[in-house]
Amino acid sequence: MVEISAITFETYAAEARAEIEGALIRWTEFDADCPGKLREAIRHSLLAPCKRLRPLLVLMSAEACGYDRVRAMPAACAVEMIHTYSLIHDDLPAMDDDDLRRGQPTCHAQFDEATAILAGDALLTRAFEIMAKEISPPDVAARCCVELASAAGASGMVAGQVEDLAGETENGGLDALEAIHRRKTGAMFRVSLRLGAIVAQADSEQLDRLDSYGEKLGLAFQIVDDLLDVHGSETAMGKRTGKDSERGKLTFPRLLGLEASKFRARQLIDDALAEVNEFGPAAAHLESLARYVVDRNH
Ligand code: GRG
Repeated sequence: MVEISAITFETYAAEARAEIEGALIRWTEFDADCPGKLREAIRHSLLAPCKRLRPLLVLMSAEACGYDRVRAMPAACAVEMIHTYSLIHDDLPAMDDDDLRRGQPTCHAQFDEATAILAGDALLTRAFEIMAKEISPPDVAARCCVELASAAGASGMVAGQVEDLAGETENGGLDALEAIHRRKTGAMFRVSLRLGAIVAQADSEQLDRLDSYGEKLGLAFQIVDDLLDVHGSETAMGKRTGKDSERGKLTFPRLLGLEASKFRARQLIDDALAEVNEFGPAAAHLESLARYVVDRNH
């Protein structure tokens, strides 16, 4: 395993985030037919300060397969658009009813509910438009569209959200909880890694390894997210904390306890690291990102 220093990784991540945000600005210019308020609502949520984990994963996956990260940017931005749409909709009164996200008022709190729903809808459709237009060759673009639709759709992230909403009143066990998060959070992590590998035209063994890294990382991320909801700072997180226990929600700390949850997250990260070991130095950023995910405070 090739370790790089935390400073080297932070410098890389800051540069890559700036590139991602530049592309997100460019791809949300829209034409003159887009109403000003809608464009403003989309950008309010999409360009707010945040970690950009999923687009970073797309770029790092492409790089691990020896590809130039700039060429993976359409897929990276598409994933971030879908993720942001899911956050906007998740924050609505009909779902989690939150007023704070990414350190600022949620989309419906800043604008209104109808505008927030429509901003989410527009981000969802823009994601596929960008991939279809900007990825080449066309068969790779089509494959990326199918992969992202399936990860985000009725058997992926949306299914996980349905189960999670139902789970607030149910008493499932660890397997049930992991199954929900494999779809709700894990599917978007996995597809980020897959898209990077697909645009890089990686072989099936590379694709499987990156997929498996994404699955383990996604679950570890969710465990840490649950832990931060218990003891994280609202200012650092940029969203309300303590809401899971307020609602009696099924979470990893509630099922396993704090220490066993931390242990499980670290175990998953070790397993994720083992998956990308074979890539050598090309996967150094994926390794640093996995460590960052468990050590983060936001
Ligand atoms: C509404 C279809 C639909 C799906 C919603 C992603 C999701 C499904 C809900 C978000 C609610 C939530 C808190 C999920 C737990 C994990 C998660 C996805 C956290 C937010 O992701 P971060 O921490 O956020 O990567 P930033 O803002 O940094 O991008």
